[in-house]
Amino acid sequence: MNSTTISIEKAAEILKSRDNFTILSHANPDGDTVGCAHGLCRALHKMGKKARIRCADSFSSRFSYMWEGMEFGDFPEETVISVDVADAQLLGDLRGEYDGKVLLAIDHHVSHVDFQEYLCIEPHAAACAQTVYKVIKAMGVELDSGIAACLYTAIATDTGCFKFASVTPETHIIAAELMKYEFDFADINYVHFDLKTKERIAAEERIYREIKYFLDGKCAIVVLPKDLFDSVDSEDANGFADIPRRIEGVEVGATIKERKNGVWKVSMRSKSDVDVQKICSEFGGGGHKNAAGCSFENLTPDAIIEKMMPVIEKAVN
Ligand SMILES: [Mn+2]
Repeated sequence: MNSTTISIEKAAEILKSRDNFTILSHANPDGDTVGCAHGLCRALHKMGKKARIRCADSFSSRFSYMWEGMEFGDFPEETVISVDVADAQLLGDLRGEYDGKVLLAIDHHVSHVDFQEYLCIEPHAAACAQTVYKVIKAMGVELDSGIAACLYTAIATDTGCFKFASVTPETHIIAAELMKYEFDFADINYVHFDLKTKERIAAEERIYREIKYFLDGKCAIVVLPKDLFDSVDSEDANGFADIPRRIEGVEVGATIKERKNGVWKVSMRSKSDVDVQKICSEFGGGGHKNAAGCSFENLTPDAIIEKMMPVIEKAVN
Protein backbone atom coordinates (compact mmCIF):
# COMPACT_ATOMS: atom_id res chain seq x y z
CA MET A 1 0.00 0.00 0.00
CA ASN A 2 1.19 3.53 -0.76
CA SER A 3 1.75 5.23 2.54
CA THR A 4 2.18 8.88 3.44
CA THR A 5 4.17 9.84 6.51
CA ILE A 6 2.40 12.57 8.42
CA SER A 7 3.04 14.86 11.38
CA ILE A 8 1.54 14.61 14.87
CA GLU A 9 -0.74 17.57 14.02
CA LYS A 10 -2.00 15.95 10.83
CA ALA A 11 -2.63 12.67 12.67
CA ALA A 12 -4.65 14.58 15.27
CA GLU A 13 -6.59 16.28 12.48
CA ILE A 14 -7.45 12.95 10.86
CA LEU A 15 -8.64 11.49 14.17
CA LYS A 16 -10.72 14.62 14.90
CA SER A 17 -12.44 14.45 11.52
CA ARG A 18 -13.38 10.77 11.83
CA ASP A 19 -15.57 8.54 14.01
CA ASN A 20 -16.41 4.89 14.74
CA PHE A 21 -12.89 3.71 15.40
CA THR A 22 -11.31 0.31 15.77
CA ILE A 23 -7.88 0.55 17.37
CA LEU A 24 -5.60 -2.43 16.68
CA SER A 25 -2.96 -3.72 19.08
CA HIS A 26 -0.26 -6.16 18.02
CA ALA A 27 -0.48 -9.87 18.82
CA ASN A 28 1.31 -11.06 21.98
CA PRO A 29 0.38 -7.65 23.34
CA ASP A 30 2.88 -5.79 25.52
CA GLY A 31 2.31 -2.81 27.82
CA ASP A 32 3.05 -0.30 25.06
CA THR A 33 0.47 -1.50 22.55
CA VAL A 34 -2.19 -2.11 25.25
CA GLY A 35 -1.50 1.25 26.93
CA CYS A 36 -1.53 3.18 23.64
CA ALA A 37 -4.79 1.54 22.57
CA HIS A 38 -6.61 2.23 25.84
CA GLY A 39 -5.15 5.74 26.26
CA LEU A 40 -6.16 6.70 22.73
CA CYS A 41 -9.56 4.99 23.04
CA ARG A 42 -10.27 6.90 26.27
CA ALA A 43 -9.31 10.17 24.56
CA LEU A 44 -11.61 9.46 21.59
CA HIS A 45 -14.48 8.59 23.97
CA LYS A 46 -13.87 11.89 25.74
CA MET A 47 -14.41 13.66 22.41
CA GLY A 48 -17.79 11.92 22.15
CA LYS A 49 -16.58 9.47 19.51
CA LYS A 50 -17.18 5.74 19.32
CA ALA A 51 -14.09 3.57 19.59
CA ARG A 52 -13.18 0.00 20.40
CA ILE A 53 -9.98 -2.00 20.68
CA ARG A 54 -9.10 -5.28 19.00
CA CYS A 55 -6.18 -7.65 19.29
CA ALA A 56 -5.53 -11.20 18.06
CA ASP A 57 -4.64 -12.26 21.61
CA SER A 58 -6.33 -11.44 24.90
CA PHE A 59 -4.93 -8.81 27.25
CA SER A 60 -3.34 -9.89 30.53
CA SER A 61 -5.42 -9.18 33.63
CA ARG A 62 -2.38 -7.26 34.90
CA PHE A 63 -3.61 -4.43 32.64
CA SER A 64 -7.21 -4.55 33.88
CA TYR A 65 -7.08 -1.04 35.42
CA MET A 66 -6.72 0.30 31.88
CA TRP A 67 -10.25 -0.69 30.83
CA GLU A 68 -11.91 -0.11 34.20
CA GLY A 69 -15.18 1.79 33.65
CA MET A 70 -14.81 1.87 29.86
CA GLU A 71 -17.80 1.11 27.62
CA PHE A 72 -17.20 0.29 24.00
CA GLY A 73 -20.72 -0.24 22.63
CA ASP A 74 -21.75 -1.62 19.28
CA PHE A 75 -21.27 0.39 16.10
CA PRO A 76 -20.30 -0.04 12.46
CA GLU A 77 -16.56 0.29 12.01
CA GLU A 78 -15.42 3.23 9.88
CA THR A 79 -11.86 4.09 10.86
CA VAL A 80 -9.08 1.64 11.64
CA ILE A 81 -6.00 2.79 13.56
CA SER A 82 -3.04 0.71 14.72
CA VAL A 83 -0.75 1.49 17.63
CA ASP A 84 2.78 0.08 18.15
CA VAL A 85 2.29 -2.33 15.22
CA ALA A 86 5.57 -2.51 13.25
CA ASP A 87 4.33 -4.84 10.53
CA ALA A 88 0.95 -6.21 9.35
CA GLN A 89 2.26 -9.65 10.27
CA LEU A 90 2.17 -8.62 13.92
CA LEU A 91 -1.62 -8.30 13.73
CA GLY A 92 -1.59 -12.09 14.06
CA ASP A 93 -4.93 -13.71 13.33
CA LEU A 94 -6.51 -10.31 12.58
CA ARG A 95 -4.18 -9.69 9.68
CA GLY A 96 -6.47 -11.02 6.95
CA GLU A 97 -9.50 -9.15 8.24
CA TYR A 98 -7.69 -5.79 8.26
CA ASP A 99 -5.55 -6.21 5.16
CA GLY A 100 -5.56 -2.83 3.37
CA LYS A 101 -8.01 -1.35 5.86
CA VAL A 102 -5.71 0.49 8.25
CA LEU A 103 -6.04 4.25 7.74
CA LEU A 104 -3.48 5.42 10.28
CA ALA A 105 -0.61 3.65 12.01
CA ILE A 106 1.05 5.31 15.00
CA ASP A 107 4.39 3.64 15.66
CA HIS A 108 7.98 3.99 16.87
CA HIS A 109 9.78 1.06 15.23
CA VAL A 110 12.69 1.94 12.94
CA SER A 111 11.91 -1.33 11.17
CA HIS A 112 8.27 -0.34 10.42
CA VAL A 113 6.93 -2.01 7.27
CA ASP A 114 4.10 -0.06 5.62
CA PHE A 115 0.60 -1.53 5.66
CA GLN A 116 -1.36 1.68 6.32
CA GLU A 117 -2.47 4.74 4.37
CA TYR A 118 -0.99 7.26 6.80
CA LEU A 119 1.95 6.74 9.12
CA CYS A 120 2.71 8.88 12.15
CA ILE A 121 6.07 7.70 13.44
CA GLU A 122 8.77 8.86 15.84
CA PRO A 123 11.42 6.19 15.29
CA HIS A 124 13.55 7.35 18.21
CA ALA A 125 10.79 7.45 20.79
CA ALA A 126 11.39 4.95 23.59
CA ALA A 127 7.70 3.98 23.50
CA CYS A 128 4.90 4.45 20.99
CA ALA A 129 2.99 6.05 23.87
CA GLN A 130 5.23 9.13 23.65
CA THR A 131 3.79 9.79 20.20
CA VAL A 132 0.24 8.86 21.23
CA TYR A 133 0.58 11.34 24.11
CA LYS A 134 1.46 14.12 21.65
CA VAL A 135 -1.38 13.16 19.28
CA ILE A 136 -3.90 13.28 22.16
CA LYS A 137 -2.58 16.71 23.21
CA ALA A 138 -2.78 17.92 19.60
CA MET A 139 -6.43 16.79 19.45
CA GLY A 140 -7.05 19.22 22.31
CA VAL A 141 -8.23 16.54 24.72
CA GLU A 142 -7.69 17.30 28.40
CA LEU A 143 -5.83 14.35 29.90
CA ASP A 144 -7.17 12.59 32.99
CA SER A 145 -5.92 9.96 35.40
CA GLY A 146 -7.32 7.11 33.29
CA ILE A 147 -5.51 8.18 30.13
CA ALA A 148 -2.37 9.01 32.11
CA ALA A 149 -2.24 5.57 33.77
CA CYS A 150 -2.46 3.87 30.34
CA LEU A 151 0.26 5.96 28.73
CA TYR A 152 2.52 5.82 31.79
CA THR A 153 2.27 2.02 31.81
CA ALA A 154 3.14 1.93 28.12
CA ILE A 155 6.27 4.05 28.60
CA ALA A 156 7.40 2.28 31.78
CA THR A 157 7.02 -1.21 30.32
CA ASP A 158 8.70 -0.39 26.98
CA THR A 159 11.72 1.09 28.79
CA GLY A 160 12.18 -1.63 31.45
CA CYS A 161 11.02 0.95 34.01
CA PHE A 162 13.11 3.77 32.49
CA LYS A 163 16.28 1.67 32.48
CA PHE A 164 16.92 1.07 28.77
CA ALA A 165 19.32 3.04 26.56
CA SER A 166 16.31 4.17 24.51
CA VAL A 167 15.20 6.54 27.32
CA THR A 168 15.70 10.23 26.51
CA PRO A 169 15.02 13.44 28.45
CA GLU A 170 11.72 13.63 26.54
CA THR A 171 10.71 10.20 27.89
CA HIS A 172 11.06 11.51 31.44
CA ILE A 173 9.39 14.83 30.61
CA ILE A 174 6.31 13.07 29.20
CA ALA A 175 6.23 10.63 32.14
CA ALA A 176 6.48 13.60 34.52
CA GLU A 177 3.60 15.35 32.73
CA LEU A 178 1.51 12.17 33.07
CA MET A 179 2.32 11.93 36.80
CA LYS A 180 0.52 15.26 37.36
CA TYR A 181 -2.74 13.32 36.99
CA GLU A 182 -3.58 11.21 39.96
CA PHE A 183 -2.90 7.52 39.48
CA ASP A 184 -0.94 4.93 41.39
CA PHE A 185 2.30 4.78 39.40
CA ALA A 186 4.10 2.98 42.23
CA ASP A 187 1.51 0.21 42.13
CA ILE A 188 1.74 0.06 38.32
CA ASN A 189 5.51 -0.42 38.52
CA TYR A 190 5.10 -3.01 41.26
CA VAL A 191 2.58 -4.99 39.21
CA HIS A 192 4.64 -4.93 36.01
CA PHE A 193 8.17 -5.24 37.39
CA ASP A 194 8.19 -6.83 40.84
CA LEU A 195 5.05 -8.89 41.28
CA LYS A 196 5.55 -12.63 40.80
CA THR A 197 3.11 -15.47 41.30
CA LYS A 198 3.98 -18.20 43.79
CA GLU A 199 4.32 -20.56 40.82
CA ARG A 200 6.86 -18.23 39.21
CA ILE A 201 8.88 -18.04 42.44
CA ALA A 202 8.86 -21.83 42.71
CA ALA A 203 9.99 -22.14 39.10
CA GLU A 204 12.77 -19.60 39.68
CA GLU A 205 13.91 -21.50 42.75
CA ARG A 206 14.34 -24.59 40.58
CA ILE A 207 16.17 -22.57 37.93
CA TYR A 208 18.61 -21.04 40.42
CA ARG A 209 19.33 -24.45 41.87
CA GLU A 210 20.12 -25.92 38.44
CA ILE A 211 22.45 -23.23 37.08
CA LYS A 212 25.76 -24.68 35.96
CA TYR A 213 28.91 -22.71 35.29
CA PHE A 214 31.43 -23.25 32.51
CA LEU A 215 34.59 -21.55 31.25
CA ASP A 216 35.70 -20.29 34.68
CA GLY A 217 32.29 -18.80 35.34
CA LYS A 218 32.10 -16.83 32.10
CA CYS A 219 29.24 -19.00 30.88
CA ALA A 220 26.14 -20.05 32.83
CA ILE A 221 23.61 -22.54 31.49
CA VAL A 222 20.40 -23.89 32.92
CA VAL A 223 18.27 -26.73 31.55
CA LEU A 224 14.51 -26.16 31.76
CA PRO A 225 12.60 -29.45 31.49
CA LYS A 226 9.04 -29.54 30.17
CA ASP A 227 7.39 -30.04 33.55
CA LEU A 228 8.77 -26.67 34.70
CA PHE A 229 6.52 -25.00 32.14
CA ASP A 230 3.50 -27.05 33.18
CA SER A 231 3.66 -25.37 36.58
CA VAL A 232 3.45 -21.76 35.33
CA ASP A 233 1.24 -20.01 32.78
CA SER A 234 2.87 -18.53 29.69
CA GLU A 235 2.90 -15.01 31.10
CA ASP A 236 4.80 -16.29 34.14
CA ALA A 237 7.35 -18.03 31.92
CA ASN A 238 8.60 -14.77 30.37
CA GLY A 239 12.19 -13.78 30.93
CA PHE A 240 13.64 -17.06 32.19
CA ALA A 241 16.34 -16.72 29.52
CA ASP A 242 17.56 -13.46 31.10
CA ILE A 243 18.34 -15.04 34.47
CA PRO A 244 21.83 -16.54 33.82
CA ARG A 245 23.13 -13.33 32.21
CA ARG A 246 22.41 -11.36 35.41
CA ILE A 247 25.17 -13.21 37.26
CA GLU A 248 28.40 -11.33 37.88
CA GLY A 249 31.23 -12.47 35.64
CA VAL A 250 28.93 -14.32 33.24
CA GLU A 251 29.36 -13.18 29.66
CA VAL A 252 27.15 -15.74 27.97
CA GLY A 253 24.01 -17.07 29.66
CA ALA A 254 21.75 -19.69 28.16
CA THR A 255 18.61 -21.64 28.91
CA ILE A 256 17.96 -24.98 27.23
CA LYS A 257 14.20 -25.46 27.10
CA GLU A 258 12.52 -28.76 26.43
CA ARG A 259 9.89 -28.53 23.72
CA LYS A 260 7.83 -31.32 22.20
CA ASN A 261 9.16 -34.49 20.53
CA GLY A 262 12.80 -34.36 21.54
CA VAL A 263 13.30 -30.74 20.51
CA TRP A 264 15.36 -28.46 22.78
CA LYS A 265 15.32 -24.70 22.29
CA VAL A 266 18.40 -22.76 23.34
CA SER A 267 17.98 -19.09 24.29
CA MET A 268 21.29 -17.31 24.59
CA ARG A 269 22.01 -13.92 26.12
CA SER A 270 25.25 -11.99 26.34
CA LYS A 271 26.67 -8.91 27.91
CA SER A 272 28.92 -6.38 26.24
CA ASP A 273 30.72 -7.40 23.09
CA VAL A 274 30.03 -11.12 22.87
CA ASP A 275 27.92 -11.81 19.77
CA VAL A 276 25.53 -14.68 20.55
CA GLN A 277 23.83 -14.25 17.18
CA LYS A 278 27.08 -15.54 15.66
CA ILE A 279 27.24 -18.46 18.09
CA CYS A 280 23.65 -19.51 17.42
CA SER A 281 23.97 -19.13 13.66
CA GLU A 282 26.60 -21.91 13.76
CA PHE A 283 23.74 -24.17 14.84
CA GLY A 284 21.17 -22.88 12.36
CA GLY A 285 19.68 -20.25 14.66
CA GLY A 286 19.71 -16.47 14.75
CA GLY A 287 18.59 -13.31 16.51
CA HIS A 288 20.42 -10.23 17.70
CA LYS A 289 23.91 -9.59 19.02
CA ASN A 290 22.95 -9.88 22.70
CA ALA A 291 19.90 -12.15 22.41
CA ALA A 292 19.68 -15.12 20.08
CA GLY A 293 18.50 -18.71 19.89
CA CYS A 294 18.81 -22.04 18.15
CA SER A 295 17.26 -25.53 18.38
CA PHE A 296 18.53 -29.08 18.67
CA GLU A 297 16.73 -32.31 18.01
CA ASN A 298 17.23 -35.76 19.55
CA LEU A 299 20.22 -34.79 21.69
CA THR A 300 20.45 -34.82 25.47
CA PRO A 301 20.99 -31.43 27.15
CA ASP A 302 24.51 -32.58 28.10
CA ALA A 303 25.29 -33.40 24.47
CA ILE A 304 23.95 -29.99 23.41
CA ILE A 305 26.20 -28.25 25.93
CA GLU A 306 29.16 -30.28 24.73
CA LYS A 307 28.46 -29.24 21.12
CA MET A 308 28.04 -25.57 21.92
CA MET A 309 30.84 -25.07 24.41
CA PRO A 310 33.81 -24.86 22.00
CA VAL A 311 31.96 -22.20 19.98
CA ILE A 312 31.02 -20.25 23.12
CA GLU A 313 34.58 -20.54 24.38
CA LYS A 314 35.93 -19.04 21.17
CA ALA A 315 33.49 -16.15 21.46
CA VAL A 316 34.26 -15.19 25.07
CA ASN A 317 38.03 -15.44 24.81
MN1 LIG B 1 6.55 -0.30 21.69
